[in-house]
Amino acid sequence: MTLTSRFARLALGGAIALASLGSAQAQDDVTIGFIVKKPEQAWFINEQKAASELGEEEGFEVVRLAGEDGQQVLSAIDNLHAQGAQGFVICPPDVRLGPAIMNRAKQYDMKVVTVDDRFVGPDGEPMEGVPHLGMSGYKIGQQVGNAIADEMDARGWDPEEVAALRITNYELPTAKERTDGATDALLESGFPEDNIFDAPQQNSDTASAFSAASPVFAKRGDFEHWVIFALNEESVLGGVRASEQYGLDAEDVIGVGINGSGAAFAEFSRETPTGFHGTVAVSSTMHGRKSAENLYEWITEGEKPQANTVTGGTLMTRDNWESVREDLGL
Ligand code: FCA
Repeated sequence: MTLTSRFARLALGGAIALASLGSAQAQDDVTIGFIVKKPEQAWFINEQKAASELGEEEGFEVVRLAGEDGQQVLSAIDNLHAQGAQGFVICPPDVRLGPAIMNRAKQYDMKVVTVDDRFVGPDGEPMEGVPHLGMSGYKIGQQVGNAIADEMDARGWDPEEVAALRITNYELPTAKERTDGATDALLESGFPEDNIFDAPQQNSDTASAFSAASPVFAKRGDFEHWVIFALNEESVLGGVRASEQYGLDAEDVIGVGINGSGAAFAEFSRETPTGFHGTVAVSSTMHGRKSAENLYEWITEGEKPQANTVTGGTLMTRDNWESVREDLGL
């Protein structure tokens, strides 16, 4: 063997050894999953799409999957393993599934990051070991409360004569943070606590909010003016639809949501305004991109993302929705 070929062999051996060092992966064989609890909702469609776009740019594969209950999530993880995925981003259908999901992922040696809804451990605390990216729920909730108070002011409503429909989801910590933030901001603005009525929803969608809201309007027919808030705009829209069905006029209702996705755009695009006054928009594009990027870098560079990344929002109304949409890349 000549010296040069021996050198070439040694160099090649070294390169192979380097490539297999640690868990670093060659760029072109990375596959990640992106599992969401509500695949039909505009927020999640956009999030998954943004992750796929990043994958196309960076040269990795993104498998988009639905995980609407525990069973479906576990099958999605099996499916990802069969496709050779090294990890997944997930917005779980129930945050208490965290430990079961992590067990399955560990069996397959997959890395996991959560987006939007953070896993809760058996002790009821957030699972700190799983990197998370989500909204700063309380602050965004305060923005909702302030937007409602400002609009009440603009319409010249006397707070004593206004009822608040608070659509709650206390099983989901980010939902509680959001409605707590909105409640506190409203109370600070002088809203009477006794005029706040709860409508606990089973889920985070329009149908569950509609069912929760309807009986509240029926029971409190003595109020002419209503404000509505919830964890997201899909749920506020359920409340607004219930107010319409009950017979309230759009000018007697102020609903303010959270997300800034297709559901809100459709509402703002209607010719006649409805009781859906606004929404605090957060970039679902950024949530999808950034969570996928964090996971990709963890897989390829071995660098674990930070434990908790929080994002902020911007109030979007009929007047400015198109420009906010553009600014947030939605
Ligand atoms: C939760 C809600 C979604 C969205 C997301 C950021 O998952 O259900 O609508 O607000 O947080």
